[in-house]
Amino acid sequence: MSRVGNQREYHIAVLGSGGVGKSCLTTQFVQGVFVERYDPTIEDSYRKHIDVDGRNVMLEIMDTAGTEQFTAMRDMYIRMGQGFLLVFSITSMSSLHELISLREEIIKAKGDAQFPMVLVGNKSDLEDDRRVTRTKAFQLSQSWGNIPYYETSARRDANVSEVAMINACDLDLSLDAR
Ligand SMILES: Nc1nc2c(ncn2[C@@H]2O[C@H](COP(=O)(O)OP(=O)(O)OP(=O)(O)O)[C@@H](O)[C@H]2O)c(=O)[nH]1
Ligand SMILES: [Mg+2]
Repeated sequence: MSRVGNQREYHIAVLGSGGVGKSCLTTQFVQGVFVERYDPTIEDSYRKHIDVDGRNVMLEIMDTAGTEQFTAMRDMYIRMGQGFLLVFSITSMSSLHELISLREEIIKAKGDAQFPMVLVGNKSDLEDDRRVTRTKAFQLSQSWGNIPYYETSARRDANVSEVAMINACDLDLSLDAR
């Protein structure tokens, strides 16, 4: 966290495999638009003012690369991140499995400190192509210390601002507690 005057600034990193919808979630949240075309991310970050408990907070959202050839920056984003959105697609079981090692990387980089995380199952509009049941994902979120699990659709703007706000509020509480 950094403070400029009274304003807090929180860094949230969006992590997950290539193509799960990290950039679409980010642009839906920040700009209110859905991007149809898939353009693999190298690195991007966005800033947005939000209100947390009556306080003006600047969110810096770091949209990371999921595709192998661009993941070199990921270590840095993990180090800078204070809150994490761990994103998979409900249409891909392997995208859920990849989060297991990503979460381990976060824990290793951060020591044993508890950093706020949300497990996000994106593409909930593609119910017919679902490969990951809610139960399976929910069980994983429970085994990770009961972190929140949400299903989102960047396409339909379902639960998108909710996951960002929940992560920011958890972050707010955890920083106050330190
Ligand atoms: N149906 C549907 N498609 C989505 C959704 N979110 C993203 N997509 C599509 O999935 C593709 C990949 O989305 P991106 O947001 O670019 O994926 P990413 O996770 O940022 O991928 P990398 O940057 O390579 O890591 C795009 O074609 C999107 O239009 C969603 O909620 N529903
Ligand atoms: Mg991307």
